[in-house]
Amino acid sequence: MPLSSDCALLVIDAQNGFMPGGGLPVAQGDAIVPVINRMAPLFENAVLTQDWHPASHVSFAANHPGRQPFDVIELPYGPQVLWPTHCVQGTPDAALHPQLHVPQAQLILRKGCRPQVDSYSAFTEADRAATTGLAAWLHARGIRHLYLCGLATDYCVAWSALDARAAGFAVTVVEDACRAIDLNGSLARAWADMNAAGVQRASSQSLLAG
Ligand code: VGL
Ligand code: ZN
Repeated sequence: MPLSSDCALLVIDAQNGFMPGGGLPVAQGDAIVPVINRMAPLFENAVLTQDWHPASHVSFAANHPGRQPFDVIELPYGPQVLWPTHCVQGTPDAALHPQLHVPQAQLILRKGCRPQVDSYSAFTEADRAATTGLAAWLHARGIRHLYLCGLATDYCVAWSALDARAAGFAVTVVEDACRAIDLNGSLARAWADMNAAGVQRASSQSLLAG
């Protein structure tokens, strides 16, 4: 049964860079692709995101001499985890997984493009000031309920889910269509924050069963 036309699937960062062999691999990241492909036909509306960094990006440990990946530094907008170089604009690492099949997607939104500001969220950059325009784009199309999936549960999926709630959307995270990085308890923290914000969880099976 297709979902109502005020629902949209939001596929977060299903990119080579977060798959095994990528720049910032997430364990079993590639397992989400067939799950997303199975549930995508339930949705009339879909948006994909891509983490899309310049090589000089402030979130890359390689751009901070003496620092290692997963160190945390203070930036003007707050703490920033330093990541291995990933999803550099125009590289194969930044491309969507080649088997991802969501042909009805109307928008591919690229984020994290500004050299000095990270953006885990598809809605608001890490400085919490700049918006990507996604909330307005969805509101303009009458979307009220977002189903989130992708990588990583505890970073880009969670931050997007929280911002989507703040923007007034109903939000469901499809748990088996996500995988986590889980750095220093980040997955448990992300779920605590999402639960407190009224984010629902579902399985792809429950959606497919209607
Ligand atoms: C992500 C860390 C850095 C994500 C992106 O997609 O969750 N995590 N950049
Ligand atoms: Zn990134």
